[in-house]
Amino acid sequence: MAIYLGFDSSTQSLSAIAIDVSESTREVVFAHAIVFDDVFPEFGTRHGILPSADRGAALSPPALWAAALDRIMAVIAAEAPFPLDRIRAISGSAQQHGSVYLNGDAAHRLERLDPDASLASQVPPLLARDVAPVWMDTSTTRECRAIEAAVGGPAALAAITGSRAFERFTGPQIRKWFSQDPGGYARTHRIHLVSSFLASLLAGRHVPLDRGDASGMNLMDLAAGAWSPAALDATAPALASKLPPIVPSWTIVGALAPYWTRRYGFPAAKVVAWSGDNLCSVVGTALVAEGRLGISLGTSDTAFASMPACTIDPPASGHVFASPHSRGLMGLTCFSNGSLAREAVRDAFALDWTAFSDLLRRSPAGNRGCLMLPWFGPEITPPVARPGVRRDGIDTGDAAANVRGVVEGQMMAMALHSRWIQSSPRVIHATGGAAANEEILRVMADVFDAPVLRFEVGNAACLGAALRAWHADALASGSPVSWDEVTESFVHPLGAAIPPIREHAAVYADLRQRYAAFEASVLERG
Ligand code: ADP
Ligand code: XUL
Repeated sequence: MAIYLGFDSSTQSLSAIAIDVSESTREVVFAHAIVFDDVFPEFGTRHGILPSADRGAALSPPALWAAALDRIMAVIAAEAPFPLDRIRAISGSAQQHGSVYLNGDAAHRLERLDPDASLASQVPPLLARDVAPVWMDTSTTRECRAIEAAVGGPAALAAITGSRAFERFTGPQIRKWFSQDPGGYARTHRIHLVSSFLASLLAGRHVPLDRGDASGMNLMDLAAGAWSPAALDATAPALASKLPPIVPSWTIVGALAPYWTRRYGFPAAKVVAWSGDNLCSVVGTALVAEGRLGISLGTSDTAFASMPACTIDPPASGHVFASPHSRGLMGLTCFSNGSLAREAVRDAFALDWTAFSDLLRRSPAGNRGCLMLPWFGPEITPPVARPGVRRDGIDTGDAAANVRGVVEGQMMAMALHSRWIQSSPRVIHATGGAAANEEILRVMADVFDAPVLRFEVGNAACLGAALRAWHADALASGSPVSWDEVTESFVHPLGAAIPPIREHAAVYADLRQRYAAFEASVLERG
């Protein structure tokens, strides 16, 4: 009966998914993805990022995202196996933290998008700044310290906004833009996140920002769900007038603009507020109930979950975001030594993943009491600026001990540093490329002493966006559906749960404490 579209604008690509929801069917009926570098080489990006002489800067062209949106809408119009007028609502997910700077003409121009011209050609005249800093930007350390100092320190900023200042967060990026180009900042009338910028292109007007993505800016008062005057003052002058209003994530922010109707024949479907990718992944991996911990084993590893109450991560290396599905919150902690650390061990012993898994299977749980701190590169959690792997009892030439050491070290670090989000998860939902590896998931189950369910890797955020569109439309239409029903209809684990083994869990109950002490002593010694 009803089709809902979900998009995911990530660093490197734009994906779309269409779900069909009726009494008898609940299925994904269409999916498509566009890789920016491949399809739009004329923008000159590499992995979605522009070359830049500014050290640590990571900038992308907003016109590229618009080009991809235009193209994917054309593909849906031409190839989707359903009549377009069945589309009821659209939502999206986007890389978090990135910001787009629009000028005073943008409001007027957004309302008059010309269906005979490409969307990308109509974006530059909207902008006060032709590039957008994105989450990979690490160039704002000075701004982070200045903002923290102005509000009374990192803990004070975390208590207000849910995170201490992070280089990639939007507030520090705005402060840098203001100090680098005050004229450009003065010409800026509206600062959007990637999510609200793309939703504005769909709706043909400046749309509000959802509360979830707004909490990745170091600017929102998390408890109030409104801009924090103290954080805004610490960031840049007259900022309140340049930011969109904040709304709950399930808000209908507009309807598809005439541009899309005239150009491709889309109906004036509801546009539901877009959100950040990690927030949409909470929905796309069914973390909508308490007791579930999500672990994504990707390039970096992340642990995230819905939280009943606001607990700020004590050393403040994690983030608290407003939840995308309720009036509650979610916590997220990122570990930079994820797949790259596992690959470093794999490659050091010339293994492939099969041989890596064999060594893991054949070696004893607890690694005979030996430990590894897996800091192959700089680490976010705990903060380690100068990397170096630390071993306790592991011979550097022993392949099995190192394979087990890196995986156990990562899992114990995750268990230790995700306790503030979820102290003893009842079940773990695992995703990400390395979740394909069952032996790694067995160690996860044993270390956390919780069963592990594996979910499909690639599309959690995109699917989450489509599910949010369905949920918001049902709510707005007066026949709400529960999040359990929404997720149970579409989010299915791959295979049976991997249970913890009781004897192994007992070994780790002890080893986890030794790991924490080892980590603390190494950090103390610097
Ligand atoms: P990204 O964070 O870039 O989206 P993915 O979630 O796609 O990353 O995960 C990619 C990673 O998955 C690769 O870097 C690789 O190390 C890891 N990976 C893929 N297959 C396996 C496997 N069988 N065992 C362990 N790791 C794997
Ligand atoms: C989260 C973060 C990334 C981006 C990119 O804080 O910076 O996960 O959302 O996907």
